[in-house]
Amino acid sequence: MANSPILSGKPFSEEKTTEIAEQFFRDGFVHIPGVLTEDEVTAIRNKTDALFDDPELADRTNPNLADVRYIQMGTHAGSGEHLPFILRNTIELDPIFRDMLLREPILSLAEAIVGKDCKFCGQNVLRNLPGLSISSWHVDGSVHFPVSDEMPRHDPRLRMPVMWFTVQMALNDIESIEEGPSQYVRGSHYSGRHPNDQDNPEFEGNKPVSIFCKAGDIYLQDPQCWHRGAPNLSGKTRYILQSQYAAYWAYWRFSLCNGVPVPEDALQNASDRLLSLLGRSRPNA
Ligand SMILES: O=C(O)CCC(=O)C(=O)O
Repeated sequence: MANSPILSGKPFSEEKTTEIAEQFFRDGFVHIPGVLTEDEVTAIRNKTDALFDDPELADRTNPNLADVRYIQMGTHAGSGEHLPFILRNTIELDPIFRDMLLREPILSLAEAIVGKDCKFCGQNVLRNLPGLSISSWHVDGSVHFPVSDEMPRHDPRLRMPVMWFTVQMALNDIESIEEGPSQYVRGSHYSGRHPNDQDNPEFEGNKPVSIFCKAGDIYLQDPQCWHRGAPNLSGKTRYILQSQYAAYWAYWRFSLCNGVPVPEDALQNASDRLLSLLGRSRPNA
């Protein structure tokens, strides 16, 4: 990463990597202080602000991407005003974001969690202006392994499979509840359910834990662990870079296997049902 503001970094020792991964598998999240330098977080924050300020990017779309827009708007909790919130498809926008995917000890932690030869599966920057947050308790996407009504939870002797996960990287200090820290309910990835209460979620006596952190800290998030960003009630903007990594098998099955080319004229004349099944858009539509 010559000439990049992002350092190469170094993996943690094997022992420390295993300890962090074990805590992650048990709790569904883990906080690791002091990973990125001040220069790195400043460079990523400045790049993020410059991209949010780019009027061309605000209007840019790409129908072939999971996130069609590059800048996702959010709704201010008080005024209802629509404001720029999430920067998407970042690896297309600047090398700084691609370099962050390789930054150690992050990549080696990703491999310890989802396996060797893991694959990129998303990167965003959350820029929580005051009043903006993802404040509903949720799991990401669906509940991957739902239990039946009769089952209290998944068996604790299991290690819940992790097909993909998010590395959250704080780009500013988040030291009070008003500043909108991420919050997690420990162990809730074993519930096999959506969060049980929007006001007071609780799993086996575990109540929400806030990640109070300094710029440069990272924390790892199992998408099945109940989580949210607490409302940003402060006057400060909060910045979180999120990188997502997936297991190789999931990439092979869900990405490579459906990438078989189909001739352009066949796509042009295909039924909507076939296009939807293949996950393609009609050329020039
Ligand atoms: O703001 C946060 O930390 C929460 C992010 C979140 O809920 C998500 O990425 O799914």
